[in-house]
Amino acid sequence: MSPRPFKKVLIANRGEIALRVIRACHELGIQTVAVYSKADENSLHVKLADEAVCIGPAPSSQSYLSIPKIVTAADITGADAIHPGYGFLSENAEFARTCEECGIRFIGPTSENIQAMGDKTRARAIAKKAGVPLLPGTVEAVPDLESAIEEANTIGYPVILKAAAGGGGRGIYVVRSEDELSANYERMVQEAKSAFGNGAMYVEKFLEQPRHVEIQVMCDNHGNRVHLGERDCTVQRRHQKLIEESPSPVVDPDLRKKMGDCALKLCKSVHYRNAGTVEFLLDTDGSFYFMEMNTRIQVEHPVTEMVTGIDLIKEQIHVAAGSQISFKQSDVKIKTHAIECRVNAEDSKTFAPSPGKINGLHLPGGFGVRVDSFVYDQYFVQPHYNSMIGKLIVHAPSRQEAITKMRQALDEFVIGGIRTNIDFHKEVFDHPRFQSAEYDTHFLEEIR
Ligand code: MV4
Repeated sequence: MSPRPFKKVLIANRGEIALRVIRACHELGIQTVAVYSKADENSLHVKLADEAVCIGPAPSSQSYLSIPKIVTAADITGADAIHPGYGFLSENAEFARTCEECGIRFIGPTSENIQAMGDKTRARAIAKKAGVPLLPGTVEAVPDLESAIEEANTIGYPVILKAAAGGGGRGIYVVRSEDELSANYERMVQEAKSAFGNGAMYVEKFLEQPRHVEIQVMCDNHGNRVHLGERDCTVQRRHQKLIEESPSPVVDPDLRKKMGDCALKLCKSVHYRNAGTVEFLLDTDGSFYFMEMNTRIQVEHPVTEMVTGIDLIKEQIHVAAGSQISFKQSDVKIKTHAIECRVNAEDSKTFAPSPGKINGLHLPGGFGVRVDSFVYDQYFVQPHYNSMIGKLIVHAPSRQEAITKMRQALDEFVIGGIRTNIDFHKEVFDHPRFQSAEYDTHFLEEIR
């Protein structure tokens, strides 16, 4: 690996991920440029970066989502690369392409990779061709209600309709009978049209009790591809992940190898580059099925970092600069356990957002405790962006010890002035079903 892959990197993001990337850059001797909206003037990413450029008012549509503003900021500061973080423009193929056309390296996959995986029917077709297991269903979008009914009859109810342009739990509808399908089809198509500008829907067999297990991959420009094991993200509420862990308590080395091999076959077939995540549904009998591929670094990447000892952001930067991956598949040994809680500024009971001024802050600490956050005492949590204010990650020799450590860390965590979901996390960690790992994606609805 070259000692300094880039001279200057612009971070096209805010919050904890902006700090995470700035820190990695500084450790590599790379200068950093922050971009910020008017609402983020007092944010830590602005203070921690070497330079900062204001790119517009609070609404993300006029700041963090503006391709011309961000590319202009990179141009005037002389940045030679952009890290997009997650969310915002991270999976925008046009942004990746514009960066490359302007001579700015996009630290992530190619725009072709992003485009291929962003269309969920195309991703499904690619996975099928690559020999990655899929749930029974259509590869093409269904053209109308009649064909949707025909397909659903072939697959057998229950089925799930998914918007081709959706993803991450947006634009999905579980359908349990032909009557239900007929009654709701037009509305589903209209909703997909207005949400994504594309009404195309495909049909899949609906798994009743799956776990969400995803494989982290890293690929370079030299044909090297490695997977870094799995993350179990089954604890979700309304498709918002709340707790993630690695390894999955239900994945053994044999299944890990099978899922990892499938994820890498998919990457090979599209000449994938940089970091990515292949999401699978894992059924109760150990069968797994491709769901989608996320072409970005994810919120939950730290649990993988803790159990593998690999800094994924530094690896992304090196690979984007043309270096080979710094480790081999045989170097990835998963023997310990890491768990992450997403700490949100929201009510523990109602999950309603709770922006406002933090008054009194104490972060937990100690051996094996990591806090990736951007807040400080008296910081004003903005209503304009998502409510995640930090991530609490623990690392221990076993799952049981990680749970004990997390419970202690949650007890130490004090955030005054606003409501947070810390008490909610304590409830989950105290739950016998969480402790025994006997749950599926419906766990939170079942216990609250
Ligand atoms: C599914 C599924 C079961 N069967 N697909 C949710 C997020 C998005 N990536 C796709 N998701 C799912 N797709 C099939 N064929 C279950 C989910 C799912 C889910 C579905 C309904 C209610 C809550 C859920 C939580 C996680 C995953």
